Parts: sequence; structure tokens; C-alpha cells
Amino acid sequence: MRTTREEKTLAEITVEDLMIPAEKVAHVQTNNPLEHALLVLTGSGYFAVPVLDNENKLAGSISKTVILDQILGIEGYEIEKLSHLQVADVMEQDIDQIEKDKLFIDGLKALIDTPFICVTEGDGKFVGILTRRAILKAVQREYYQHNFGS
Ligand code: 4BW
Repeated sequence: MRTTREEKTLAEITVEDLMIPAEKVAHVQTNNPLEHALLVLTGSGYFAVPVLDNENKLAGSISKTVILDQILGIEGYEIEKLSHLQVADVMEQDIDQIEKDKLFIDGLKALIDTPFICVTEGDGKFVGILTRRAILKAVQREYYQHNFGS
């Protein structure tokens, strides 16, 4: 039986095999001020990151675009809003998620229209993210194994 990610075929690989684990994912909390979220997004270089609640359950996601949109007033950017508003006030709540034991093909389908999807287990505990990069790398590996046997 093939057990390591390297040994498994695409049909056997699970979302858990490919995900970035929670401890390596840049994220923010629902009660963080927008200022903190903007710092995390700018510092990490990512366009969007997951939002967790105080029990580490997935609550949504937040992007640079949403933050900039929220602080744009009639006469320009209202920077003071960054400390008045919280992440929960502006985050996107209606986001897709995938269970960690789903198969590679489920992850691939989920990432056709979005750059990453949050991975959960049990009653919604956040355990990581699956990115397009991870899916593409797995496809690349299988391509070379199939065509060149390495
Ligand atoms: O800081 C970066 N390091 C590396 N190695 N690649 C990066 C970095 N920033 C962007 N990239 C590349 C990746 O290929 O640009 C792509 C688009 O980034 P994004 O969406 O628009 O910020 C990246 O593609 P990806 O690895 O398939 O990641 C897809 C999306 O997943 C990213 C970001 O929103 C999220 N993401 C990825 N790794 C993350 C993360 N969010 C939080 N923490 C992480 N560790």
C-alpha cells in the first residue's frame, strides 16, 4: 500500500497530503482591527488570507481589495477607519471550504475559480489551505512520472 505523498497516484492523493498546514498559513482573527489585517496582507505579500474565530474555526476570508474598498470615502481614503473597523465587519463570510480527507480531484475542481480554498475537519476546525500551486505541482509530478518514469 502506498502511504507517502510521493508514492501515491493523483487518484490516491488527499487534500490533507497537499495542504499548507494551519501553522504556516498567514491569517487574521475576526476581532482584529482592519489595520492589523492590512499589515498581515502587506507583510505576507498575499492578496487574501483566511479569517479565524476565537476557537480557531474558519469564519471567512479577507482581501486587500475589500479593505481598500471599505476605507474609501467620497473625498479619498479615510485611514482612521482602519482602527475603527474590525475584520468581522468587512470580511467575506460566504466562502467555500473543503474537508481534509477529500480527494485530489475534489481539490482541483474547487480551485478552478479561486486561488485557494480553506481546509477544515470535523465541526469546522481550520486545519490549512489548499492552493493552486500545490495542485499544479502534483499534476507536474504525475506528468513526469507517467512520461519519463522518474
Ligand atoms: O509570499 C509568497 N511566497 C511564494 N512562494 N509565492 C507567492 C507569495 N505571494 C504570492 N505568491 C505566488 C504564489 O504562486 O503568487 C500566487 C498568487 O498569490 P495570491 O494568492 O494572489 O496572494 C501564489 O499562488 P498560490 O501559492 O497557489 O497561492 C494562492 C493563494 O493562496 C494566494 C494567497 O491568497 C493564498 N496563500 C498561499 N499561501 C499562503 C496563502 N495565504 C496565507 N498563508 C500562506 N502561507
